[in-house]
Amino acid sequence: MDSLKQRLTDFSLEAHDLYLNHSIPILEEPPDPLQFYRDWIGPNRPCIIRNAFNHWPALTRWKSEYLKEKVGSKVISVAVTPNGYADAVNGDRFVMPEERHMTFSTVLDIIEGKVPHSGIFYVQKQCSNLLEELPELKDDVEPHISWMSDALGKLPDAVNFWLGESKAITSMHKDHYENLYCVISGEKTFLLLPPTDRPFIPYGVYQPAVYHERDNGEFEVVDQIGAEKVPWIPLDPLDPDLQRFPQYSQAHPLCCSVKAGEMLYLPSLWFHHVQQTQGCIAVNFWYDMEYDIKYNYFQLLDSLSDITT
Ligand SMILES: O=C(O)CCC(=O)C(=O)O
Repeated sequence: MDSLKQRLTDFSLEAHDLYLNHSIPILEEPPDPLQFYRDWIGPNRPCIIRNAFNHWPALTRWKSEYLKEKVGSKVISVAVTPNGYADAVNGDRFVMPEERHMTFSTVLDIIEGKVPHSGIFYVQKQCSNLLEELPELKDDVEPHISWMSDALGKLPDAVNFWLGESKAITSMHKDHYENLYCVISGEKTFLLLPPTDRPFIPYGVYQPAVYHERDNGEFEVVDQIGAEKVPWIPLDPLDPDLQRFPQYSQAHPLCCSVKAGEMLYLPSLWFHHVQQTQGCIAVNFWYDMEYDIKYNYFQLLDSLSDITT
């Protein structure tokens, strides 16, 4: 077991030396599908792409007045937490947000600080909420990113809409999607770790629970009785506890900021932690490639790391 652990560590360090960049490269224009597959999707390397969606009306239209007129009365789902962390480890629990349904106008007023509120609000429902909850906005963007759909030979499985407060943080996790993340207004900061860093990233299994705001405005944590335990990362990469997780000191996080008009290619199984400026709006495209050979290769690495930690 020790020699397997050592091989995984060496493999990760070699990956950094041999093929990973020390910062996230920037492409100044949208790529050709084949070239993108060869240079970025195949090697599973992230990059930022500029000038990829300059023609989307959303870039100029999505201000509060327009959004209120177009979708102000629509009821949408919003995640509410006391501390900005939805889906994150809190003590010995994996705590999910309180999911509320309210009109888009009310959410905007809260996020713009026009009405007093307790808790941190984040529109972050990841079930193609742009198409499902706000279809009136879909013509302001495109239904897919054509060069990515050509490169992968399929259409996206979800198109998500994100709108949040600056305190709303997405805790470190990984997904099995190829992700094109487009910032419409404001700025997002991504902290990224490659799948080969998996041996240095701690996991635990946690009792699932949800936040619930009491009448006095305080939040309680309510266990989801009978729900299966959730594997999640207890480490905060902004303030890693190296006494508890010394192996993390060997990880190589990369940080990048994605500004309005820019798109991040976030390859499948890269660990990511996300912060944003107040009122930041983004749309992302998830392409599910769970049965792809690349995915299975990194998944194997994941399983090996699991049994050695
Ligand atoms: O924008 C965020 O807060 C999280 C994005 C994310 O986790 C994703 O697109 O997979």
